[in-house]
Amino acid sequence: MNRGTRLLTASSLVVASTLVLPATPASAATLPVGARSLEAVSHPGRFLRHADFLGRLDAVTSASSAQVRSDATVTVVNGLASPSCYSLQAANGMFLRHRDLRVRLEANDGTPTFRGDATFCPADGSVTGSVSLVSFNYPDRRLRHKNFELWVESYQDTDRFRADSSFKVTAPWQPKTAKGPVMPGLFADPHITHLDGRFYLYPTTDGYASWSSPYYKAFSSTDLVNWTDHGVVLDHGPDVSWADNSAWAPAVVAKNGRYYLYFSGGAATGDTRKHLGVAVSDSPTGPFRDALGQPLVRAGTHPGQAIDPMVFTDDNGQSYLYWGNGAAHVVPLNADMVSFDPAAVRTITTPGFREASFVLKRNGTYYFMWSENDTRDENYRVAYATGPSPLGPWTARGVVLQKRLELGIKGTGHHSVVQVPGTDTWYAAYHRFAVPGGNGTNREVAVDRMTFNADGTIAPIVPTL
Ligand code: FUB
Repeated sequence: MNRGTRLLTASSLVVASTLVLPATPASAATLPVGARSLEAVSHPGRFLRHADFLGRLDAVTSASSAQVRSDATVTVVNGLASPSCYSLQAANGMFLRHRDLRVRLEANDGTPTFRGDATFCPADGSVTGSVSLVSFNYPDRRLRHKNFELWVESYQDTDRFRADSSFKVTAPWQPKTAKGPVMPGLFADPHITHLDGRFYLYPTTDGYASWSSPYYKAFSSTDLVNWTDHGVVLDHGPDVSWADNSAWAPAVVAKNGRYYLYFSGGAATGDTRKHLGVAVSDSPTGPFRDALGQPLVRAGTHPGQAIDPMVFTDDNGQSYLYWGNGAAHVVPLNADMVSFDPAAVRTITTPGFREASFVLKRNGTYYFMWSENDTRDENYRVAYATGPSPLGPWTARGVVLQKRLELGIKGTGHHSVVQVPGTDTWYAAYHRFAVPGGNGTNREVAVDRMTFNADGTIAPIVPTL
């Protein structure tokens, strides 16, 4: 988002530029997400960093080079292997992981081994306000420094080991600039909406091989800049009997005093097809519960994949369910929001449609929007059509959001749009390859302004860092 388009002033974006800010204490069982530095308890002034792709413990001061300060700054994100643990991502997009017990900086290859080796679970450190990082794959081993190198070693009940495996989480050495995603971490397919006076974002959790994440988180904000993480709101494992993985592209709508979360998922049976389901909650932050105990749209009942749901509610209160990959479908939902007349399903034909339907209405015109190409392709992008009703007919209007290579922005798609209530101000949330170093399964969420031309067409959405 451009500074000029943010709802808050630019000063609200500025995060600590030096270590003079009070250190952010790590609680007993959590780490603060976002840009951080980790200072060794047993060597104050020395920080966890990487050099030549190996984890080290080095002295860092305000006189250190920009490179050293950057290498001593990590983005703490939700764990690649577990949402209750954490992963540490460097500025180049790679993650700190252990291999052969040595801590290294490597690109996420999406394998369960990598994700586990790059995930650390927090435990109390040796002194108040410090944290110890336990290997997800080897719960008896903790990250420690030895001769200023970082290793994972079996826990030893000694003062020396406890101190050498404890870190204080401080403000980042590398000042945060306006660059970066809306939310720290790897997320995709953002569904943005406004509920009960707050903006909400419901994304796919990314960083998983074959997009296999099993859970959804919710985030909320009053300014589209600062987001509160509300944690996991639906987990296919315990919460959905017919789905285990592929928690993709949620969409949330308020109706009947409740909140409905439409989602897609697959079962761990070897059948890779996805079904589309609906969950319900009394709160936008969940917990959501599977409303039907079975899919709302089963794979194979209509052409294309049963994924990427979206619900649009017209001014007369009628809600419509849109979904599809390879073919787009729409059907009026019954008043219960969890059923429809199968005979009323219509297929939408717009040129280039791949997936990620989204519908909005402005000044009496309906806008049907979608993503083109493959999400692993840097040419993944958003196009749209306009029409006189939620069911069309649709007139294609072209591409409105695409890559911006001069900024390293690729794969801009699977968007959603929110209107600031009471205004004609609109924002598009979308994902892109994480900058830098991301790809089609390591994506991040951005938000940029969406404006309309005088004739009602949508002006190109300019992706910004
Ligand atoms: O995130 C998984 C899938 O990738 C989504 O369902 C598609 O829209 C694509 O973004």
